Amino acid sequence: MKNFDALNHIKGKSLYIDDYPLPEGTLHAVVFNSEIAHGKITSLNLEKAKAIAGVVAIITAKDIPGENQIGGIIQDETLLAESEVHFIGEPIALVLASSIDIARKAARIIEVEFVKLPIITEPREAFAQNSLIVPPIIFSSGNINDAWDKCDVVVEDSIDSGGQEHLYLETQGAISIPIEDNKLKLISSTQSPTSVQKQVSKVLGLPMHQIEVDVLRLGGAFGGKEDQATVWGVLAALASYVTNSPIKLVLSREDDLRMTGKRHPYSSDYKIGLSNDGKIIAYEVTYYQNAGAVADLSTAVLERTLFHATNSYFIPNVKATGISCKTNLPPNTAFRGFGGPQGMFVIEAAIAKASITLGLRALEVQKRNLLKDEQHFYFGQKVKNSQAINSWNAVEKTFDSKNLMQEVNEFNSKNKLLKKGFSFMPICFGISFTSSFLNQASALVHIYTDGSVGISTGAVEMGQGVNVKIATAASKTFSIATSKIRVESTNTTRAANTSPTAASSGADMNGNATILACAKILDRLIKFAKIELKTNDTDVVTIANEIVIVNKKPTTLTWEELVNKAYFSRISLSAQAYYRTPEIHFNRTINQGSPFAYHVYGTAFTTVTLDVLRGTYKLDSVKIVHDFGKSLNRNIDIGQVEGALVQGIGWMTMEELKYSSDGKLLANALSTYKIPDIYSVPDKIEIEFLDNSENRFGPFNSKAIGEPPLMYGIGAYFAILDAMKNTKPKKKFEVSAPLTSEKVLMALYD
Ligand code: LUZ
Ligand code: MOS
Repeated sequence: MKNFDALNHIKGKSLYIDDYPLPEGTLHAVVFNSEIAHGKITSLNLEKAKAIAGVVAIITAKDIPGENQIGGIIQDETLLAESEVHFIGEPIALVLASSIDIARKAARIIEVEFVKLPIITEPREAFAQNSLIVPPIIFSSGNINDAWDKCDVVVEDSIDSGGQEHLYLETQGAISIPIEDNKLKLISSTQSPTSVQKQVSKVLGLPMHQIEVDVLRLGGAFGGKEDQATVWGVLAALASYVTNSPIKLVLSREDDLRMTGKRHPYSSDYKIGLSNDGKIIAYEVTYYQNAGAVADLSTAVLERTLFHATNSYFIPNVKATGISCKTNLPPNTAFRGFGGPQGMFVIEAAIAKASITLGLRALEVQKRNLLKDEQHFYFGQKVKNSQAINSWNAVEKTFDSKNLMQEVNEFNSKNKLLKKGFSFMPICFGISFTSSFLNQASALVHIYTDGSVGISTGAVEMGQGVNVKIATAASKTFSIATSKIRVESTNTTRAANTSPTAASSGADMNGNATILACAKILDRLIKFAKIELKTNDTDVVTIANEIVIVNKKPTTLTWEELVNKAYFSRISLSAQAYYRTPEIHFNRTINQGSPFAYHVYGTAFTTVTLDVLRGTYKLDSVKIVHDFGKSLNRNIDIGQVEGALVQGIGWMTMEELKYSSDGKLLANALSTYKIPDIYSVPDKIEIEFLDNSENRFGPFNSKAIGEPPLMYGIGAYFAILDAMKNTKPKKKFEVSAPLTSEKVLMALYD
């Protein structure tokens, strides 16, 4: 089945926030924000701006009827700055005008004066000044202090990885419509409608039932709208409340790049100890996370880094310390992988470095330590159905990687100005929100009297195809065509208290809730069919392809007739169901437990050609064996792997967020922030499905797909590094991610 959004997308007919027809009298909002990274506001003069014709109001913190607070995990984030600003782009006031142009013009002439305060942009500097979001978080297992003596080789180093701009095609935005009597309806481009509802309720001092949030679809999110869509929704709602007008607030690309947080840059120290034959005995790592100016989701992101510190490897003695450092950058936030990629990058860097000391190839060390069933992750979870070795072996077999490596060697022996390199990148990603309470979902299913079906869940469609998967789950449960099924917008009045569509778990949890709700109605329909067809108690009645079946024989009773007759017999054609992921738990006092329902595995083999004179490189191929479980939709899943891979490659190789020493984003446009384009994707991407992986936690044995494949992109970094080593075998390279062509060139020639 194709993604039913595809046709409207390519015709430009799909609705996004900016496309909604606006109610009469809608005001347009522009956010006036801080131009300095840290300082006290000494004066704010709105008079000139207010005097412009068409300006209706300018809202500041003083206009907030409830709390000026939108912090999710930690209450440290004001909606509008009061006396102090902490990052460039921090909202100070909201200009409302009859047109967007007038609002922009007015925002430009607001007069503000600051007294500048010292700023911090680097996480280690923040740590030195004890500027932390929370105290350090430590996960450990075994006995790290005793373990070093048992190692033949111990290697220590530091490694950095950069941030990443989400660059969703649809910028952040919301529309707020006053309904009546302080009731507001919001249309929001958010992964988390409930978060928007909750924060609007807090800021306006209204009960949550007064706020309805509706989400039709997002033009991409990648984590950037898990928490950071909220502020724009709340600002629009506040403006509606103050002016009693509909409000449209959609960020320009420039404002979005400037004001919103990104993937967290990390600076990490590691120490790894191994036996001579490549067995990893001990691993100690400290992550300095650049959180930005407020907590946002940083602590949860940092925890996921700790959960993925050892990637796909079993290591008996581990100590991992996560330090969330408060700096004067926009608050960094969720980004596909949610800290996992940052952790996995460091262990791969450690293995790459240690392998050189050991005189082994990285792949020998990697392969030697892959996770096996019955071993434990270092935070206590037992390894079950590990596909680490299976997927690695499948890469060797399916793609004949030995031969490919041979080709690389032959190429290198014949070429001086071009050198090839390769890498293996195994991945292992935990599925479930690490905050266990978030692992719950619900579905509301209606069958209409004509047999068509409408489904509402908490899942937000953001281009990832979750709606198709939910429709597929319902279609399989009822045995009706997917064309009979519509997955409705995500709406807080139809699905309450929803978790964000995040952590790759949207299709799993909302799909399972949908199956449960459909099963409830199906049960009623089958009971009714038995009466209607006057069957015996022992007869087996089912529905297959929209026909009622008795003892494997089709009857003349169709789905439509059954549904219609059931209605006239007063059988309820609606059901709501609730799903909670079973068996997960984590104890934060001892930092041990089983937080994940399961893990997704896979292995990528990447080859690259380096232009030795220029430092430029071309990814020749990435060959992946991925553990999809029993895919609910192979086209969508392949699309997710390809997109995630390329996004991961972008993070690791070319996307470089530069800030000036005064905290200003320099890479603030697509001319200076380079993301992968059609010319920089690998020449060849091959994706194989790993057979026979079961998963009782996913709808119809499917597995989550959104985030795990991003980490195949880490392989590009190590393939490039390998090509550099093949160019100058004796040289020690001090490099970091992103491994841009400039960095490669500088490292090759000092
Ligand atoms: N969001 C969250 C996430 O709140 N908790 C998580 O564990 C998570 N993991 C991945 C992506 N988003
Ligand atoms: Mo996400 S990083 O699953 O919002």
